[in-house]
Amino acid sequence: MRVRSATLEELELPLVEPFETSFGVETTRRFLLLRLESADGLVGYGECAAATEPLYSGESIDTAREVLLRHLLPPVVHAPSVTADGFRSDVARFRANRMAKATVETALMDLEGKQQRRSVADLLGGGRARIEVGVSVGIQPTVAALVRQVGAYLDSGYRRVKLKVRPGWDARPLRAVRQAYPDIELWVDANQAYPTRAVERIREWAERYHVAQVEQPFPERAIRAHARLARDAQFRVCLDESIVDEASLEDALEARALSSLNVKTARVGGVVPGRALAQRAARDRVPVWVGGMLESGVGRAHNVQLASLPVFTLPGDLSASDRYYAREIVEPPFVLGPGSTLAVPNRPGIGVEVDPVAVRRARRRAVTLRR
Ligand code: OSB
Ligand code: MG
Repeated sequence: MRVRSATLEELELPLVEPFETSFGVETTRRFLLLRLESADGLVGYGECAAATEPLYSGESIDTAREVLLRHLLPPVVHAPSVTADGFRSDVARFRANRMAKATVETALMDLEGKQQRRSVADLLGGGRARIEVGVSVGIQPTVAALVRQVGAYLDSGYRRVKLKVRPGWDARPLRAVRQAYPDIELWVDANQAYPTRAVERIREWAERYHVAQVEQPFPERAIRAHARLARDAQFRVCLDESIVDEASLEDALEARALSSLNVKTARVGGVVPGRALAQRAARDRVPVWVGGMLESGVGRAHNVQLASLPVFTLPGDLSASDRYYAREIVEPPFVLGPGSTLAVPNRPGIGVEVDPVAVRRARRRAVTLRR
């Protein structure tokens, strides 16, 4: 297909409540929305999940914007013909910048789906009609507030809860949540906040409070520390930030550093790389699931399409639109259904429409490249 124009918009959407992790607090989400228009008038959307500051990974919204405008988008609008496959191999020579690459990869997948009148899930090999999801709960001002917040999510139908933890916010909140809700499936995510000497301390509270999964407690490169924690653990050790490509996954599998894999479209450069990593982990019987980056409905829609593939067997961090934003930018919004599930839209591409009024309200700046 031929791409006639690429519009990169910077949007800002207020979160329904502040989201605090070991990195800091976010109260609004600034992100990039990419709109690709084909010569035959179809439109594909992708979202760049990079945050305002380069805390989760080296990318920020501003580095991603620069890489997109300078390196990734010009060839897409000037080539006589573009495919998602071709784009992936063309940009493989550029190092890192996976969130920027995922923005274009996903927009092209949406466009190809629309052109072929097939959903992105269908392009990826076909998936389930509904996916199981959980909710990721930020660090709260007090333990009482956390227990209330978890209670509210359970009341609205979420069955598995992931608590953000960090040194100083772990055993005490876990004890209170476990006491209040003795039977819930509890995961934690530290976003690399612990020093590698904390292996035994983490093991202690994770086992005492029956935590099913501990995600990325140690720095990205600390593969052996994750392996030490995983050895004989009664919980799964999940890797998120450490796994960015096939080589990092191979090394972690060989070191037995993971017993679960969080696959994020943004972190790994798109939905096709995400599928490949999931299949590789599953081959070693490591269960996989789809994580999130507080995406708006566009990024969420791509994540939901990916999560519908049968290789993803654990509930994703893909909550309903109203868990994140008061004003969603897609129609229809994602809503939580029976059994802690979201429906997978089965219309062409990502299966949801972008709401132009909501986008205009959230827009901070925009630039269009034309052929
Ligand atoms: O580590 O999983 C993470 C949000 C932003 C950055 C990193 C992470 C997260 C989440 C939220 O945990 C997941 C979601 O989108 O619901
Ligand atoms: Mg994580």
